[in-house]
Amino acid sequence: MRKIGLLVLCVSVSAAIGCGGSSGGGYITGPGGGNTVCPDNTICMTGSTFSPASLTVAAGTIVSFTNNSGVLHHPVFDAPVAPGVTDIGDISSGTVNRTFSKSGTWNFHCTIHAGMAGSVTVP
Ligand SMILES: [Cu+2]
Repeated sequence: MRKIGLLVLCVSVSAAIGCGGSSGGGYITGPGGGNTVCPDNTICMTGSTFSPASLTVAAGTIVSFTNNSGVLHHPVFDAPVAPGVTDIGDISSGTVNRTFSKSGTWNFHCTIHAGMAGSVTVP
């Protein structure tokens, strides 16, 4: 029952913030300038934003932080930090994974770009 509730919540949150039913991701600008979809359970970095800026995942989910923007970012988590989740730090390209096991809304921001912030919520 609890799983079904979470699924319903995730789908409705997805619809509200546009993270997409089948994708779960936001839209990012691809190398050719066209929009591509950020994969499931992934926060993609654009030039100066996280997309999606907020992501809701079930406890124990591995969340990928992907930077294909060509711009250096430095995401760090704000206190209180989710147990076992360490800062991403400098990421010029590629993907870093973090596992979110505890319920809460876990905020993070990029130390390089003012206003570049996001969160992962575990219901
Ligand atoms: Cu940044």
